[in-house]
Amino acid sequence: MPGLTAPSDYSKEPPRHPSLQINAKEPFNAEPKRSDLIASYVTPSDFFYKRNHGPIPIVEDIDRYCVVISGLVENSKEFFMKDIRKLPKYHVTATLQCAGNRRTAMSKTRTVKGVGWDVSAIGNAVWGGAKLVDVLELVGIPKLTSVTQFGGRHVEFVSIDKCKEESGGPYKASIPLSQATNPEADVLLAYEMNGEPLNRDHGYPLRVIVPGVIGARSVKWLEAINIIAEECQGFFMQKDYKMFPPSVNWDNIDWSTRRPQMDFPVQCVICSLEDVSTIKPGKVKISGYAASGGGRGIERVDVSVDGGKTWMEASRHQKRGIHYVADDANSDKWAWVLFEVTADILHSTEIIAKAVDSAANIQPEKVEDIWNLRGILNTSWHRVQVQASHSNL
Ligand SMILES: Nc1nc2c(c(=O)[nH]1)N[C@H]1C(S)=C(S)[C@@H](COP(=O)(O)O)O[C@H]1N2
Ligand SMILES: [Mo]
Repeated sequence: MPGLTAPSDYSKEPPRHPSLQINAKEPFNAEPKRSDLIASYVTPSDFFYKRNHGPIPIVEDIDRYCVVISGLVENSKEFFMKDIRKLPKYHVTATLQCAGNRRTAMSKTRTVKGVGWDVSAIGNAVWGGAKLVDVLELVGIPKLTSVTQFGGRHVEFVSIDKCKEESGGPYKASIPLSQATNPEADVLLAYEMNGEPLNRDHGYPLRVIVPGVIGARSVKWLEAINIIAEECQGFFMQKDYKMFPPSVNWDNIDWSTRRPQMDFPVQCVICSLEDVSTIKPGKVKISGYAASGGGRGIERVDVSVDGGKTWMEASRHQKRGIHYVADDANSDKWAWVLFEVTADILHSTEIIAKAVDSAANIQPEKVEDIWNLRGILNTSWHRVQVQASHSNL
């Protein structure tokens, strides 16, 4: 591809913040510390989790870089960065969450296959770029189209990175055309993250952002967009990122029985405490994040400091000075909500958090009930243990 190349080894990786917890070195997979994650509503790109499946691509000549749109459209077309930048620019605050977030905890009940993640494979950023709907209009696909006149029903995003799972081929994924052409779905071709050009780890020069959907569909280092009849047949759509029941194992799995996971379910996590923390008896601040997929807001976050016998409601906020109301026009619908509650804790105990989204969906109590062999979507009640100690800390 002119302008953008994909190395086959890891000798040209970008610099990364030293405080990240590295879960795998090659490909580079890392997440911030819990306390760094909730230090701000918008996650600085340095502290934003990095989830890669191959070496990070390199831009050799930004002026020659272009994205080709082809497939079941009347005319294929190339888009250079200057063409993308000419389109109306949107800023969308959206939370990206890897489907593997909290996998390590799921693995503790029964081993699962995949990179281990604590609770920080999630981040909230302000993405700047063109709306995919505006780009597709330029190849003759009108807004709110579910099928093109040539039978196109899906939009496939193809990258350039060399992934082992694709036998050295690029990462790819697709979304339905109806979502891609819905202006309210806010699907972006983003070139900015938090007001700055994307950095290499996060998809420079151009990536897709599919708000409300598991991170796997937000393809980085975009090289081509194909309008296709069936959903993308790539590994990460067909042989990964699907939700199976606990009875399915590696001997009886039939990948074709399940659809690729898209929206993520309601989730919440305590980030002010580690799995096991020692505290001084007295007032303890409990804070963390809550998020739901599909643009659903967070209706409530319940916290228990007695192992689930009694519950109190945490306060929620997105922006300082603006009261958060789920699904209100002033709230960021694709973004997480931070929560906080202060409790009197005098003895060692288990603290639990669980959220309710605007459709009244709740988190499952036990991880065992949602265990799946790939360890995705661990949204079980988040539990941490605190040990009360009167000695000087
Ligand atoms: N080209 C490409 N796009 C990709 C990936 C990848 O490995 N290659 N990983 C996906 C996954 S699984 C996730 S969770 C997000 C992570 O985005 P981030 O690294 O910017 O946080 O990117 C997605 N897009
Ligand atoms: Mo992911």
